[in-house]
Amino acid sequence: MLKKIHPTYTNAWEKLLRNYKEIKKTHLKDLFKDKKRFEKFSIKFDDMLFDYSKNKITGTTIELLLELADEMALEKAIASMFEGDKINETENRAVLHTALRNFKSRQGKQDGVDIHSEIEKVRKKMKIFSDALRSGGWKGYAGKKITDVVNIGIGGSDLGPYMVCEALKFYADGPEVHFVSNVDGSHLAETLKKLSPETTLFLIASKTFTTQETMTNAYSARDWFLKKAKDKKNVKKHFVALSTNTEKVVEFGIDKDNIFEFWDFVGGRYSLWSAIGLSIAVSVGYEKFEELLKGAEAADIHFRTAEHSKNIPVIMGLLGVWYADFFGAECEMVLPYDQYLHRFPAFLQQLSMESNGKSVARDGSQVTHRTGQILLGEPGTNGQHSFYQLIHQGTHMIPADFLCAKKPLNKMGDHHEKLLSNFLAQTEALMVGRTKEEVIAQLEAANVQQADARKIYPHKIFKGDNPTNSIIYDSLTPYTLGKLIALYEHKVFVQGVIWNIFSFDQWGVELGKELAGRILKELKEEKAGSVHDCSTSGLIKYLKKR
Ligand code: G6Q
Repeated sequence: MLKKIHPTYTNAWEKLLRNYKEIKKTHLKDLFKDKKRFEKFSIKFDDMLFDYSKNKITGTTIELLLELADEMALEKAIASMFEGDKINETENRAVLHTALRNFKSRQGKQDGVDIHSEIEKVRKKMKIFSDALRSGGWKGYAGKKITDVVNIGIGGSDLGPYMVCEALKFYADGPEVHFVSNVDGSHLAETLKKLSPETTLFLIASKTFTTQETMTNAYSARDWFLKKAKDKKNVKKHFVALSTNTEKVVEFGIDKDNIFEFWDFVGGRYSLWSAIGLSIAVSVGYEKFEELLKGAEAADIHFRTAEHSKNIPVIMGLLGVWYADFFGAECEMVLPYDQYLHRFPAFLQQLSMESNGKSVARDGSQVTHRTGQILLGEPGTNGQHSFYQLIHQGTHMIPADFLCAKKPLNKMGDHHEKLLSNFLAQTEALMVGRTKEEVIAQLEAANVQQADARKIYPHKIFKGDNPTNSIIYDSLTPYTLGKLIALYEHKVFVQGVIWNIFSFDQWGVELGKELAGRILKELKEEKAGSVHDCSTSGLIKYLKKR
């Protein structure tokens, strides 16, 4: 089991505090007097370059952060996860999403079950099914080929597969995939508007098969389907379940043969590698889905074997801790200069904030340090014309990851050069800033009257000194995407270990599930409940007068 100590009790923490006091006074651009910074603070991993030189760190900072990782027993924690220890203690579960993408060393049992043969069995089933759908071998009840697949799921059963299907759209050559998550009927209604029951298949993606939003959408989708297909027997050809709960799936009316199973050791937000990824295999083909898994496996091997000083997720995680706990940064950004990654920040929001949005330490005490940061992001260059203003000239320090591909998937004039020049210009500007002298010189060159210049110049100064990481990959292949996602998964893991919190439960999400059920009853019944505060009761009454 993992060592249970508070990070603030470590020797490294004290030393880091002293290091912070020195570094906070040094502007990032002054750290670049060291011409070797780029070489010192960048890591190459296959086709990927991780440059973290534009951070407020020196060699000593990194040494101390690594010392902190040692004192928090990171090495042991990594081994514990990969070996299947029940590190998700509050749910008494192992955390083995890495086993889903383990092609090289297939051993390991969970509660006496050989999980690798179970995983392989499901993968084989996914291949057969997705091949049949894509080739047209699988026909709908009316004998027609399936042209559209709708994934109905929410949270971990939506964000991962949706993000990946969008990221791999360039390779999509199967039936069109759609994603419905919101219980707001408009989401399903708008999706179904364009579809025909004869050629549509539904993947009901739910680990528990009890989630209110998913079950409501699933039943409404079934009603829509049966309105045309009439006979309940036809459901078999059009409804498939991705779930751990066979009993509930059968109760819904889905054929046992149409269940793609996964297990309790796969957390929702880590489940795109499991049967929950079936929509990905349908969209781009099973082989590309497997490439995605193999990319993640490469990242797992890197995480397990690379020295911590050359280990991308370890460094990423430690830098996050450095800014959150020492600089008090409340927010971090992920800014992909790659349109295909437009859902990546949304996916990472769940991964990071659901995992590390905790304030209770592993021993049940309240933490006294800062934990999970608020994660935001949008694809560049769109963000530049919107919220970058606050990063450049606001009062917050917002560490940001900039991501881009060396080679574009779609060659079009000089679009890619323009995209890259924005990527580089932004990371440079966030580091260097613009001084008063530079602003005045610029105004003089533009022949601005002295009186006007004096008035305007303070508004045109950029403090700079804002840290960024640059992550550059050759091009966005399924393999590279798998690597990228897994690197971030491990970054989040590293932070959970340092912060001494449990990253793999989500009791905050469970609360929402519980409360909505109670109020629903009151909304449907004649008498509004009086157990609420006057605001909630007032709102219930108001909403009932529809
Ligand atoms: C993820 C969370 C949560 C979960 C959804 C959907 O880690 O547990 O986002 O994925 O609540 O749950 P089901 O898959 O059980 O419907």
